[in-house]
Amino acid sequence: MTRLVVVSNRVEEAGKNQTSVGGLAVSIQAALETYGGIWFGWSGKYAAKVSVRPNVTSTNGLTYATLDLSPQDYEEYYSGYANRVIWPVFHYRPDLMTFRRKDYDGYRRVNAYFAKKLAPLLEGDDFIWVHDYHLIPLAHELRQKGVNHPIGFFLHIPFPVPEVLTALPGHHELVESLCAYDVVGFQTEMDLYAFHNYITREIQGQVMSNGIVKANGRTFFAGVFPIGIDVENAAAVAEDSKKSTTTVKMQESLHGRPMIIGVDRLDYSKGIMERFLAFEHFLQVCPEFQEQCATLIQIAPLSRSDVQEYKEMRDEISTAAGRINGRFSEFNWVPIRYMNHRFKRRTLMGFFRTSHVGFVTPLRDGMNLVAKEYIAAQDPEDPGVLVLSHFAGAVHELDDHSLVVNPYNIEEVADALKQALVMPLDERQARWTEMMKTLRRNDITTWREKFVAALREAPYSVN
Ligand code: ADQ
Repeated sequence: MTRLVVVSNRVEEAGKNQTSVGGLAVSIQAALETYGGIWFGWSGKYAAKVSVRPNVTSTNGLTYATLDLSPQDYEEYYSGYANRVIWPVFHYRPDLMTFRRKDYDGYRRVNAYFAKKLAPLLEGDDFIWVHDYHLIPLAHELRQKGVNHPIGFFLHIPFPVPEVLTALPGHHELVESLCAYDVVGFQTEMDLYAFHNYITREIQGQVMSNGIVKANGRTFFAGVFPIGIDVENAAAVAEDSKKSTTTVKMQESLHGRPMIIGVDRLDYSKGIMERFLAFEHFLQVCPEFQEQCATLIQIAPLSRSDVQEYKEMRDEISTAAGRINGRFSEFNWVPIRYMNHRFKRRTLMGFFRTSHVGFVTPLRDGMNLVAKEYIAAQDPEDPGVLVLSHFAGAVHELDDHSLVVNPYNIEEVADALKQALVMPLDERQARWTEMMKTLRRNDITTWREKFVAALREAPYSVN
C-alpha cells in the first residue's frame, strides 16, 4: 500500500503537548491518519552525539521517526541559516539577515544528514511530502542517494521576488535544489509568480501555461495550494469555549467594552510594533473609544528568543506597550493587555469569539492562520470584523469582505479599527457569511487533498 512520508523540521507527536500544536501539526496528523505513513524530522532535542538511527515510535496508530541534532547543527542549520538568513530574506527583510558561511554549510550538512537517515526507511511506492524552508535541499540530497520516489515540497512562508531573493547568499543553489522536487507548492499566486520569475530570469528555465516547469535538467509542477483550517472544528471549539471559565472571566473583565484581539508569535514579520502604534493613534484621534475603554488584547508567545533581533524586538515592543498604557490608562482600564505566553487552543478560540475585531496586520506573512481561525470562531448571530493586512497571504482569499489595510499606514489602520467597531450588525453578518464560504471551500482537507493529488500525478513531463 502507498504510504505518505511527511518530513518537517519539527515533529509534533500526537498526544504530546497538544495544547500548543498549531494548525499545521493537526493537518499533518490527519493526513497520516488518512494515508498511513511516517512523520520524519527533528525531535526538538539536542545531543552531543547525534542519533545513529532515527528514534521510531508509534502513538495512536501514527509512526514518528525523529532525529536529535547536535548543538552545532542547531546553531548553524536552525538558528543560523534557516532563521537568521532565509526567514528574514523570504519576509522581505534582507537588512535583518546575519550570514555566516559556516551556517550555510551547516544547513546543507543537516539536510544531507536527514536524507541519509530517511532513505533507508523508504519503501517501494511511498510518496514524500517535505515542509518548509528548513528543508529546501532535502529532495536534492535524496536524489543523490538514488531516491526516485515522488517528492513534493510546500513552502509555508512567502517566496520573495528575485530582486529580494538574490540578496540571499546561496540563492542559486537553493532554487536549483527546489527543482529536484516533483511538486513545489506555494501559498499564493504572488509567490508562484515570483518563483516563475526567478526560474526564467536567473536560471534560464521554462514555465509552461499548465504549471509545468523545466529547469536545472528536471521537469516538475509548481502551483498554488493556499493552506486552510478545519473550519467546522474551530467553530465548534469556539462555541463550546463560551462556557469555559477563562472565556467567562475575560468577558467579565471587559464589562461590555469593545475588545480587539491580536495573536501572533513574537516575530518582526507580524508587525506588532506597527499595530501598537496604530492603536495608539486610534485612541488619540477617536476619544469616544477612550471613553468606552476599548481594549487591545495582544497575545504574543516568545519565539526564537536566542536570535539577537528577536531579543531587541521583544524589548522594543514591551517598552511601547508600557508607554502607551502609561499615556492612556485610567485607574479602572488598561488599553493594551500584552501577554507573552501560549494559551490552549480552546481558550484562544473563546477569546476570538469574544472579540469585536480580529486585528491581523503582519508586515509579511505566508498565509496567517489566525485570520482564518478568527473568522471561524465568530458567533453567526453577532460576528466580529477582521482587519487584515494587505501583506498577509490570507488577503488573497478574504480581501473582498475583511477591512484590508496597509500596516505601515497607521492612520489608515486606525480608520479601519473605527469602521470595524461601529459597523452595523447586518453588514458584519454579510461580510462574515461570505468569508465563511471561502474558508469552507479552501479548508485544510482541500489543501491536503489537492497537494497529494498533484504528487500522485508525478512524474511530470512537458507533453
Ligand atoms: P506562523 O508564522 O506560526 O506559521 P500562523 O499562520 O498565524 O503563523 O499560525 C500560528 C498558529 O499558532 C495558529 O494556529 C495560532 O492559533 C497558534 N498560536 C499563535 N499564538 C498562540 C498562543 N499564544 N497560544 C496558542 N496558540 C497560538 C507559518 C507561516 C504562516 C502560515 C503557517 C501555515 O509563517 O504564514 O500561515 O505557517 O502555513
